[in-house]
Amino acid sequence: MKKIKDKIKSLKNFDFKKYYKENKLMLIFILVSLINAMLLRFLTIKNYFDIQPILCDLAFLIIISSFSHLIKPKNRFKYFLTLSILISIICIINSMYYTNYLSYASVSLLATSLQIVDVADAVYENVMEIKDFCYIWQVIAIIFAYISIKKKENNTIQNRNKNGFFNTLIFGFVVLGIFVISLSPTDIGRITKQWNRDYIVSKYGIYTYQLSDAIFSVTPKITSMFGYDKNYKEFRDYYNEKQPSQPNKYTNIFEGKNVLVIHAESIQQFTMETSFNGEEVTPNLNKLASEGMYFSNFYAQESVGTSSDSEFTFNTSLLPATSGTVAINYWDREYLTIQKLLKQKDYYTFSMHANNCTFWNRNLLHQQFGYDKFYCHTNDYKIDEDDIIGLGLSDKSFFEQSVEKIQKINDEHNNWYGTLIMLTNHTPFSGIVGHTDYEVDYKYEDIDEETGERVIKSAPYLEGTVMGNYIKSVHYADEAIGQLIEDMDENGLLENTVVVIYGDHDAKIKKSEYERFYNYDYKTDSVLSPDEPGYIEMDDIDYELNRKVPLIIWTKNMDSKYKTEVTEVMGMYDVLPTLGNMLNISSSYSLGTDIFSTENNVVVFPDASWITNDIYYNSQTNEAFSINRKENNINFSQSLDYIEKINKIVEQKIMVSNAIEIYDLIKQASIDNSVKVN
Ligand code: GP9
Ligand code: MN
Repeated sequence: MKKIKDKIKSLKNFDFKKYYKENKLMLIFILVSLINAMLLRFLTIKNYFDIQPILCDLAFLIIISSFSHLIKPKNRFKYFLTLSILISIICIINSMYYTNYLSYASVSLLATSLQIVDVADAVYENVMEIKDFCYIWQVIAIIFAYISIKKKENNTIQNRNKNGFFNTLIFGFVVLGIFVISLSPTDIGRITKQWNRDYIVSKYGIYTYQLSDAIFSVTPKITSMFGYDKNYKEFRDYYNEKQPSQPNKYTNIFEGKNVLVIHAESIQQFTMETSFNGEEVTPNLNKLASEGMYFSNFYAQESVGTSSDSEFTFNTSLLPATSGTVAINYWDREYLTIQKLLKQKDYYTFSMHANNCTFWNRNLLHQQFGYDKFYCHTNDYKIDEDDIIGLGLSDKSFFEQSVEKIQKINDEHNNWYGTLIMLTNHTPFSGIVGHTDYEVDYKYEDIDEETGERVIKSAPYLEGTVMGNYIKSVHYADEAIGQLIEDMDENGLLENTVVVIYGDHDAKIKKSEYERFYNYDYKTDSVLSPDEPGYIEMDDIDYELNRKVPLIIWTKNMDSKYKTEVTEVMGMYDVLPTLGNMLNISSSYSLGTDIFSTENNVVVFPDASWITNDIYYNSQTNEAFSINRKENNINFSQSLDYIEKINKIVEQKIMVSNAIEIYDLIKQASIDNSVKVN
């Protein structure tokens, strides 16, 4: 305590002039590194003078500079020169990477991206630009600064300076503290997920991004060095014991058909059961559901990898990674996917998405899935300013442009499998305002006080709320899907095509938004309170159960014997086995099951919670609930054994999935199998 007090006292008498004189080189290093980081942001994301990244860069630079005090003064120049070279290289690589991929470089991707840049492309397509090298000035500046300081001054201090180290370090942490206070929970969440690299750099600056990226990239590599044998054994045991799925009336019904998958961003199932003033939110989805197979009790099973997790689980029947995300940390492992299975049947496979090609690492992830081509962003789409809603190109324009491409693909290939990834209905949903006429007010009949006539009045209800904007946005997405189906039909593209639509995850709308949605009283324009009659409560469990998303499998003129609404609980990992059975493909590494051959299905969530037709088990609280608990409370004392049994199955599936992702076991198994065959 006394030591700290003394330290604070000594700070009061701190001699700034002396500090400046003794640390000129260090201060110049901090300044030039700060300028280089700003320059990089300026030339890439056009983030000019935002204070947050400047603060974070500054804290980082002060902290690494503080260590120079522990080095003998005659060697300090070497320290700052090495750091300057390193910093210039980081800036140059990131600048080049941004020029080519519109994103920042990641240690985990570097080796592969260097391979991907074809040498020929490098020469002809300007992989490097002059501006990418401007950061080198830092090295020159440090050398000049050193020479001029040396000429002018004869520094007498020749020892390491512990005091200087502590003072500088403390100052670095003070700046860091100020920066941390300015962060929002989203900012903190994003650095742990690491996928939105533009966002991280715009908040944390390039240095902290690169450091965190290096840590997150190396961690899975280190993890995968341990526990290999145990995991490989679990993996083999699991698949050896797994029973093959039994044929059913859906077996091979779509063999030889093209497949159009629509990845419907953030569409939740409850919107299909919702109307405003007599108008359905999703008339097109409802129509398709009634004409095809509609899975109305379907969960997405995503983790922090949201969209990318759902794509992964849909195409592999595996679960998202427990730590990190497959798209970022384990994208380069071998997976058995729908794309690869259909390619064995000569299908051409493609994906289309109007957002940045590197978002969720899709430029690499989609290759790994086995897509022949990924049509994305400005490479393949015309993105006019007028056509932008929310995050990017509107779904309607995206679909319109995609149909032209599909037409061409259809002309050139006998069979194809394509995924269209929607974008407009992405949080925060406010971008939709002004792009749809759909109203989320409450219209009612009333007597006009002056004339005594019946009139239609309107109460605001959800207008202007997040839920209201979400509903409007879903309505827009539904219209876009309706238009796409029409366009495809007009172009004769539906004659031999199965359309599969899935909501990729819930909209993550706060529980409080549902309060108004369920309990609005138009007469008083207010929300009922819990003690008022008619109040509908949504507790945490209701919220979880409500995270369902739609799954629809549809063909034009579907034979009525196949039309159905499946109310059995089902998860994203059941899609490959279920759809695969219809297309005559199957994966020996699936974790899900064909819903038409399964009784008592279990949907496993990445955090080890699970759902059956009757029970929802929450692994965080270790509690189980009856799905219909409000009417029907099951006796859990009798079900404990059952819950324990399911918990074991769930843990095993999560373990096997992680083992495949971390240790690349599908690849290993195929090597081992080929050795055995030979
Ligand atoms: C962006 C889109 C959104 O390209 O797929 O991803 P999300 O934020 O939903 O994971
Ligand atoms: Mn998504």
